[in-house]
Amino acid sequence: MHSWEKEVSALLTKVQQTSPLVHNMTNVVVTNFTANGLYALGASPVMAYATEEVADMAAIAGALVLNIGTLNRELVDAMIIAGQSANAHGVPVLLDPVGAGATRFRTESALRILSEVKVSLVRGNAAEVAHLVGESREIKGVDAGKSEGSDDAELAVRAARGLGTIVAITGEEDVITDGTNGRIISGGDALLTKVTGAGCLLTSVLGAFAALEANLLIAGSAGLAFYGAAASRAAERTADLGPGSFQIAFLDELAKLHPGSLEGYAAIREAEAA
Ligand code: ATP
Ligand code: TZP
Ligand code: MG
Ligand code: MG
Repeated sequence: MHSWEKEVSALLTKVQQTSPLVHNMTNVVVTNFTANGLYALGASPVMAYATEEVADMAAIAGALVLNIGTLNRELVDAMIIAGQSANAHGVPVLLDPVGAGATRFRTESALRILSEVKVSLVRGNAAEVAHLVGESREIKGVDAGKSEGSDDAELAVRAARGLGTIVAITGEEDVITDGTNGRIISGGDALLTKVTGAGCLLTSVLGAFAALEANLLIAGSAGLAFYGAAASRAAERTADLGPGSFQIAFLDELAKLHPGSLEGYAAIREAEAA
């Protein structure tokens, strides 16, 4: 076992044993799936949106996840109140910039959150992340378009440096970087692209790991790798059945994760130096 495998496995056990509270301000499409996915992993989800309570909830959470999938002005205002409370209480804030680049409001709202809240980790598809740093890539609603020939690892480095956060870009392979050191995570299955909320739940899962490990490169690598392993295992069992069966099997596999689950199903390697 590599040393990082021990590191991430220990973190999975910690998540399962301590059930960190993850405060999600997420979109209406994925709320139920996100809560069930966090329960399956062993974490405790809560969704809270009212301006009257978000500061209090964020203050007692292990992590705050801001997801702009079905945003409106009032919600973005509430996210900023929650984010600033999290910042004041040392709670890590994660941002899923769903659909950034698809509309100006989404791009501007994500950038507003990034300027008014200290965000620790951004997780998105390559197109969303590109638009946050003023680069153009095809985006179709909330889905990344094809971007042949472009290098997601290099984009992640530019974004991490430009935004001053850890950046995770997901797709067939995932990359996570602080702008200097990075890791590539393989695993997962294309069936994840047929289940709405697969990316959104992932950001919340990264929140559960970030609640327990201050080094978000380690926390993020652990979350990405175990998530990919659960998906690979679920796909192995249900590929001939389709996305409905896969979605249920995936929740079951998240619940069955153990420190040895990566073996043969997901891998982490160092990214080439930037
Ligand atoms: P998009 O809307 O573009 O699908 P997203 O926000 O849903 O973006 P994804 O990039 O799809 O997020 O990532 C969600 C999960 O799906 C990650 O664990 C990622 O590794 C996995 N994934 C996405 N595409 C593939 C693929 N072709 N093969 C394996 N895993 C994939
Ligand atoms: N529309 C607005 S938010 C949303 C859709 C379909 C869910 C996006 O989820 P994910 O995880 O990015 O696929
Ligand atoms: Mg997706
Ligand atoms: Mg997404």
